[in-house]
Amino acid sequence: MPMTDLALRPDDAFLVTDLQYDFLPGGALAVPDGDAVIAPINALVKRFQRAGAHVLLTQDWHPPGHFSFASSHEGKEPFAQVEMAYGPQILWPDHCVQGTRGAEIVRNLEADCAELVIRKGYNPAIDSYSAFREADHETMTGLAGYLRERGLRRVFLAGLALDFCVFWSARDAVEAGFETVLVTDACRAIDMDGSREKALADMREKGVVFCETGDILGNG
Ligand code: VGL
Ligand code: ZN
Repeated sequence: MPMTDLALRPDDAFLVTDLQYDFLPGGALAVPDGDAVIAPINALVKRFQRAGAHVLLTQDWHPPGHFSFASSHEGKEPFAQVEMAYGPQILWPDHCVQGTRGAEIVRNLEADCAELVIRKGYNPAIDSYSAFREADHETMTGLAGYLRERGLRRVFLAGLALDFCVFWSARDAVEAGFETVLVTDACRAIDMDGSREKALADMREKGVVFCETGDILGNG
């Protein structure tokens, strides 16, 4: 049990990351065991709602031919790395193409109460793992402003993928000054070349609090 008081408050936000068919087993960029996060997230959503806290979703949302797709780079295979003007970029299989079934938020996510769906990665030339900031490290999505303007101060994160979108959102949440809590068992990782362990170590070092679903459900 972490030292932080995990009793939910009305100024808490639960950011459910990229629960989309392409990230589930059988999808274009399947995260191993990705569907295992749905049940704990559904339980957490109910608890956030009961506490008068807030549920927000993210949706990876790429136009066809997005620059992060290997298919947009002659002779490149998925999971290769290239240099972009803004830094290194991993090339992915085509995934979460706007308007396709793979980009849909999974139907068995029970989150009708979600107040905001933040779409990211829609700029054809810039990827965006983080829900706060695009991969150029400059273009803000407006999420920090939304949270601040609504008086929300603490951000809980869960979803897919732990070592990419969840990780970059957690880093940016801390940097933007929010208390940031990662619900570790409600995430799954892609895990390329130790990226899962690296992401966890980096988040720990940055001050992200780690907890498990049971720590929240067993608390009020
Ligand atoms: C993601 C790679 C590419 C994620 C999105 O949701 O973690 N990863 N696009
Ligand atoms: Zn993507």
